[in-house]
Amino acid sequence: MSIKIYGDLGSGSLRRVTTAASIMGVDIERMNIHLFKGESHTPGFLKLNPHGLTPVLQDGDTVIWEASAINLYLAEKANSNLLGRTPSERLEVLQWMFWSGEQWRIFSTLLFNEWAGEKWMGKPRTDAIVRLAMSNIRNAAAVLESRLATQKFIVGDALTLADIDIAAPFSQCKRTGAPFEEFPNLVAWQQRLLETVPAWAATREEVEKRMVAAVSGVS
Ligand SMILES: N[C@@H](CCC(=O)N[C@@H](CS)C(=O)NCC(=O)O)C(=O)O
Repeated sequence: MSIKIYGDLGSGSLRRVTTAASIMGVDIERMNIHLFKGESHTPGFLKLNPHGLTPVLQDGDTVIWEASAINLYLAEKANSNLLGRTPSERLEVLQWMFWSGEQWRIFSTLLFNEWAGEKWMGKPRTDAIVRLAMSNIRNAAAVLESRLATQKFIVGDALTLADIDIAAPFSQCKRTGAPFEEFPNLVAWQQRLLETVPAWAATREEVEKRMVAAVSGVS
């Protein structure tokens, strides 16, 4: 039975899963969910994830939502080094993954929602939200910037799930306007991932193609 992954190709959260699955060589069946048509809020989808959010994994009777949890499940299954190569690396990978969810990606998500609200609902961006998000992104990016001055990757000397989680906000930075370009080491790390991780470059193409079509109203 195949592992189904539900999501929209324009989603940076789906990208974390499709990238990791591709690197690990795990076969997945992609189940397309059109987020701009509200397909993650149908009664059928809400049975999979009551939050109406994607991506979602379905592997037989196992259903998992939250991209990081999905990636941990896939990496355990594949016994992958993306989880870290030693017990202490593994804890460090988890530390950065939790940090990424609570202190990092959330602020780019706020900016994305402000952009999308303006684009599709004609709702002007709320200055206070934009200011809050930008200042939190700058504070967190400063920490990443100093770490990446001496490290090629977030943990150890190879790509892990921590890099994938922390790199995700770059997926929508053209839309969010997140101030990443103020942090040269962060930009260089992102460029390194694009150049050395083919799956990260391929999924960027997918996101861009889908977002261009969504914005121009083609799909
Ligand atoms: N923390 C979640 C975030 C999931 C999320 O925000 N997904 C977005 C797409 S990137 C979504 O499905 N949005 C649908 C909606 O808000 O209706 C994860 O990491 O999986």
